[in-house]
Amino acid sequence: MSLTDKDKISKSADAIGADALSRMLVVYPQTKTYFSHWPDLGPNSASVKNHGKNVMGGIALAVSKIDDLTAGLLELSEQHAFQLRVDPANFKILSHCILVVIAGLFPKDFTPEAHVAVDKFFCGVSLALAERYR
Ligand code: HNI
Repeated sequence: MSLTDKDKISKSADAIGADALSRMLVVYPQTKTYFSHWPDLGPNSASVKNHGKNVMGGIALAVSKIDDLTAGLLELSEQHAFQLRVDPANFKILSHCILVVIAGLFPKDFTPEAHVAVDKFFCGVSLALAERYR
């Protein structure tokens, strides 16, 4: 992906995060169990917007640590494994939702080459987030 694609994504990061998270909660309702402490899981809720922002902060961190995702995401992995106890299969699910949202927002830029690059990146992110589970 070119730098301009990266800039486009980072400019819309908060909206992408909120959209992807809402999609995950609707399309894969089993993921709702992790957020049962939120007052509202709806697409426009403050919790979804806020957490969408957090997740995309994690993605921005991953971009900055792209040459060593395992080390760069170790703390987040630790947190998801031991405090949040998120089944790591869900990382792929959320990654897929983020990819779908990006494709929908930027259909012209989302060429097969961009698709493969984004997919490869998210595979790396999911693997790195799963690091501390074993
Ligand atoms: Ni995740 C908290 C990043 C996938 C459930 N998550 C965070 C935080 C970041 C983050 C950043 C905030 C940490 C902090 O407060 O210090 N999460 C990411 C990233 C991905 C991801 C980059 C993958 C793309 N998280 C998931 C998935 C689930 C998940 C797939 C569950 C289905 N995360 C959580 C929960 C919290 C969380 C639960 C705590 C949120 C809260 O409000 O209590």
